[in-house]
Amino acid sequence: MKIAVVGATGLVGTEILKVLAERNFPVSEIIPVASEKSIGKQVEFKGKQFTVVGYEDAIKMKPAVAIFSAGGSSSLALAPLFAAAGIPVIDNSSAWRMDPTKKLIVPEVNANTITAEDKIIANPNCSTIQMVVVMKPLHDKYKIKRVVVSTYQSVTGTGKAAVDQLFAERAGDDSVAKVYPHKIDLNVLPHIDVFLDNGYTKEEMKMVNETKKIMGDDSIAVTATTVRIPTVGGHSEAVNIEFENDFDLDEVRRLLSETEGVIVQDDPKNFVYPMPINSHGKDEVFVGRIRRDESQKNTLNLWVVADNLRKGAATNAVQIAEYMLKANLL
Ligand code: 11C
Repeated sequence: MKIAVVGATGLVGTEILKVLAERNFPVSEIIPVASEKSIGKQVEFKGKQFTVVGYEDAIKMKPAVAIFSAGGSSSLALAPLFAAAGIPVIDNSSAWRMDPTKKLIVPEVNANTITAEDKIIANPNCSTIQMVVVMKPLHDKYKIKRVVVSTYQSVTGTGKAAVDQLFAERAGDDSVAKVYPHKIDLNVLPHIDVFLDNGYTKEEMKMVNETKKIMGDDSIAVTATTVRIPTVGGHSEAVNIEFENDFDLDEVRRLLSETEGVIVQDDPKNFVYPMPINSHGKDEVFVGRIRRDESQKNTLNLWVVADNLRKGAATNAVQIAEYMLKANLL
């Protein structure tokens, strides 16, 4: 089938093409869509070249689905045009996530809520996705009351210019355009996305609000501190979860190791725990440092790592398309 990738030349767009190829999604033709300045460029998919087109041409080519990673304002403007032409949109931006008429999907958690009426489906924020994949089996078993999360996020979440800033700083080149308000190499910024009136950042509030929506449970309390660190392989999260009911640590390990898309790496004596350098390019969510919070009852500490461009963006979007294909929704 024909697949449109809107924002095909960006970091996430490039990853979407890789994931479609690796997972052997049944693609007959890629329709790469990008802004004016990239139209006419070539994009490679499985050894073949495809020419970047504008959105109007893409709609005329009637793709079976359009996977968007073009930023919020492009999504707001263009996704409804694809949807009106009967082309389902899977959108990576934050534009539609909290719209009550749109589904916010992590396949392992809530793909079964997608129906034929859903023409614009939202892909959650990367830091939320990896956390809810791990939360779901634990919530089903022990019922989560409250989550306290601190993140350690890769510069790839900001985009190519941020990766360029990091490596230019490392090479001692100060002439590079600055994406962050401070140096990022050899530094840590407690600041992701814009600050809001309540003192939190938008990234932190995404983790609070998107988690409730995906899990379908407004009673789950979440508080987040999101932090940018000078790494590129993926996002890491220290997650503290308080449950309604008590748990057994071995059972927690078993539940997580039986969860689709989760890999348990938890052998600290042998220095085995998830790290972004190992999650880079992988589709799974890695969890380790599984231990009881001894300061409070029914509370667990976890360390969760995933490639934010993969499970946090491209892989999750392609998995939504795979689900829709299987459910005859494409
Ligand atoms: C970051 N989580 O790491 C962001 C990137 O809402 O889709 C993704 C922003 C979003 O900076």
